[in-house]
Amino acid sequence: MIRTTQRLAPVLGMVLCALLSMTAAMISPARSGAVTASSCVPARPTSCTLRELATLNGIRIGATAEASETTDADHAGTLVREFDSVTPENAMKWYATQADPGVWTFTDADTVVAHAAAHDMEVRGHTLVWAQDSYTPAWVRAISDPAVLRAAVETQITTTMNHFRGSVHRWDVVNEPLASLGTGRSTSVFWSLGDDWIAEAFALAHSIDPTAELWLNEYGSDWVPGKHEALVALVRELIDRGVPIDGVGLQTHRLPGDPLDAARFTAQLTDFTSLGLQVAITELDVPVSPTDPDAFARQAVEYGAITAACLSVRGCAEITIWGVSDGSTWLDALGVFPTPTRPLLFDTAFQPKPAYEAVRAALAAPLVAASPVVDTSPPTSSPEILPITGAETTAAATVAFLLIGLGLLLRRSAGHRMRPSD
Ligand code: 9MR
Repeated sequence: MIRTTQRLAPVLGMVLCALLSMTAAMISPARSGAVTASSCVPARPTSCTLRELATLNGIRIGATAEASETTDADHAGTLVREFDSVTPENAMKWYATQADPGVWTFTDADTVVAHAAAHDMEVRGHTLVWAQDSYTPAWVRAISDPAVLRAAVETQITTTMNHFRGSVHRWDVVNEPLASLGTGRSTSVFWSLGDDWIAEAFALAHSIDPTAELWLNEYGSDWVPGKHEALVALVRELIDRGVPIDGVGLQTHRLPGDPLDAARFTAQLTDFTSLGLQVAITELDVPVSPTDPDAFARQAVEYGAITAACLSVRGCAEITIWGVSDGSTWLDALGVFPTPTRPLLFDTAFQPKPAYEAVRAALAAPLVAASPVVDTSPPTSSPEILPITGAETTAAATVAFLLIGLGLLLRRSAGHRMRPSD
């Protein structure tokens, strides 16, 4: 079902878009005499936001937010205009929500979630358990009794999911269980719980909110030979054991000067959808050299190729960018790459970069290819609208209404879990 709906999504999206434009033209501008400037015509990508195009493709496009960024007019404005999903960059992490045992702090995460709800955005819950010791609170790392540690994990998952029940429908249950630059396990304290701790975490999360999508999130599988295979093996084992996993998030933090092998990346995405799961690009950023005069052009190619790769794989449900503007990227504070790393879609003044245009063009491409509609209007023209009858208005409104409903249904089912058991 999901494969069919995803395949149809661009076609339906295009029809929906055409009907919406037509309806907008027929109903309200009939009075004003011009099509509103907000009409998205994929054949003319500059008329569309990323958010509009992603919706028409049946995927989500996301970015991060900290609580403080929801009151920053530039960040918040760009976020809600261009993206329909938000990942709280840090506010839901264990060290942020329960830095000390039994002391819970959800204020910042609540702020991000409320901002998303106010702007009809989805939230990617990130993350319930992060299997890297450096991001695990000291009091958790200090627990030596496995029974006590297991109880602490259960409390963290249960309390966090219950707190956000109804407003967060998608969780990175486990983040980064594999070794940073290798193919084995991470050195996390959580592996001391035994081989089953990931399966147990997913089973618990499913029991708390059976309607939530449950994801495993990992990084570096696009960098390190063998890490992708190790991730596939881990996921396959979870599936074979009936673990309720819905998707695999590939963080896709790209490295400067490491051009994407698009065919290999696409095959990697497909490896997970072939297992019956969804896949998503969950933390995309593409740092560039501060001294490369062609940096932004190269970066645009990378962003375009990654976007196209996701769109080419049925079951690739989301592309989330790890930040909005180059002014607030985590990479500049990392101390690893020469700064400024400028890895995002908007510059420090929140102006769209060539990478933004590349993502927009890549999102528009399948819609245009799927559409029999050819838009020939010049970019700035305001076509005259002929007077229409009341019956025509009603008919157009009815058809548009039905298609909107159909489009929403398709989008919902395209985002539906792909558990093998379903
Ligand atoms: O971008 C995040 C940065 O602000 C934090 O300091 C850091 C530690 O919490 O985490 C960064 O986000 C990470 C994400 O949660 C998991 N994948 C790797 C990301 C970059 O480290």
